[in-house]
Amino acid sequence: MRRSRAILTVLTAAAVTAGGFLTLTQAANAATTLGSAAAAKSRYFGTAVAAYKLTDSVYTGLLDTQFTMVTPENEMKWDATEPSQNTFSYTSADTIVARAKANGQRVRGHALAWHSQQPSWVASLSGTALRSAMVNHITNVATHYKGQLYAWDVVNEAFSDNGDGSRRSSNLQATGNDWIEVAFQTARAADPSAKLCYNDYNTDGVNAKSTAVYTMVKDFLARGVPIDCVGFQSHFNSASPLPSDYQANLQRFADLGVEVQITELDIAGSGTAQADSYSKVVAACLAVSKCTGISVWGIRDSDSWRASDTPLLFDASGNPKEAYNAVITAFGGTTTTSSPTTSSSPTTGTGACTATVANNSWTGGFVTTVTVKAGATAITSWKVALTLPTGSAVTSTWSATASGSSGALTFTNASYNGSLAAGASTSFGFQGTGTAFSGTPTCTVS
Ligand code: G2I
Repeated sequence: MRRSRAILTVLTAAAVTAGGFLTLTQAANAATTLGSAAAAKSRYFGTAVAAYKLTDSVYTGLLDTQFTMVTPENEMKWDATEPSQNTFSYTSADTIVARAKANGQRVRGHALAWHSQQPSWVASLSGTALRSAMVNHITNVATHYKGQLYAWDVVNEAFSDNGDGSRRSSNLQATGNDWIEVAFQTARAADPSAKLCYNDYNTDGVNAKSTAVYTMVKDFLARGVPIDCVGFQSHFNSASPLPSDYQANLQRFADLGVEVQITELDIAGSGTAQADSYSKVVAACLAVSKCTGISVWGIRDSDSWRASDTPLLFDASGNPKEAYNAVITAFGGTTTTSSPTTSSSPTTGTGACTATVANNSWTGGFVTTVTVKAGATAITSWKVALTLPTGSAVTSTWSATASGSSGALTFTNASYNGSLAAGASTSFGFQGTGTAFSGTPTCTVS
């Protein structure tokens, strides 16, 4: 593996020299953003998004170019989506979802059941009335977004920090210990295509709290309670630093068979120390094959829920920080900031590409992930053609544009993932109803 990568590097350099015009900057363009660097390693790179900031052009400029996954920061929480009982309000969350879809970004829903940010009417409920209200909430919200989300944080922060592995005491916990599995079963029934995650903080290393979550996930899998993923929030500061057994902890959950995701990453600090911690988080995710992506909890330091800790990848003006470069480098991308050459090199875009598919199917539906790989020459665009089985239809596509929804389809690269260095790859995906395509698609460059 190492040897073939070294050979590819040599080939890239040779192609550049032979072409005469193509610069290294251009050859490496495929991986100059957080999203494209992560995609080259088949991972997503996401951020929390606040609907009220979508009129800020610095914010949206970074959002649209750097990120491939979006988590509404507050807009899908219970207080936002059901402000009075059985009256639902989706305007802000819908804005985020529609915008993400238009930009080829996927969405993580956050969060269906949580002890915090509950609407005030919930406070007067307990017992079966509260349990029914929770079920009704999950059914309505998950149905509203059915087929549109990559994943849901179904239950958030349900374990205590007592060090004894106990559940957090809350009004939801008081309805009975089975509230978590009921939440997952309800979410699956409402939206069978979203991956269903349990999400928590202080579970990033091996400790009593993470072991309690681990035991719950293992039990759910053994008893057939639907759970697909575990989210590790990864809010780090000096009191709660990146643990040395972070990767080992992600791996033990992955070994249970669930996907792991880093869901709310932020690291207090600055300069090289902060950058090093960010690199280690990326390296840990890359070392765990079931770690499918990383989301940071905000774009600029000033967007953070703890802005004074300057914990994010862009400063308050939107300039990339040292930690930003460290993340791109850790993904194997390049952080060159010189602008791409406009020369029309004869080697540009003339290379070949290949495409392969991986499917996640269930009765009546599927998610297909397509990996597009450039041949021995850099490419600047690609098109993937495949024919869906009769009766199947695509319901949503990310990181590419589909020509239609059924039959013979072509998928054209998005603006940010058409350029691939020699041997580099990117991925896009689509979700659909019916049976998945399972052959080898045709990949062409133009
Ligand atoms: O606390 C950090 C995160 C921990 N994990 C779960 C996440 O959902 C949580 O996010 C934060 C948001 O970043 C904050 O923006 O959750 C907070 C609430 O628990 C959010 O703060 C709230 C403020 O407390 C409210 O006063 C405000 O109205 O944001 C609301 C909307 O701006």
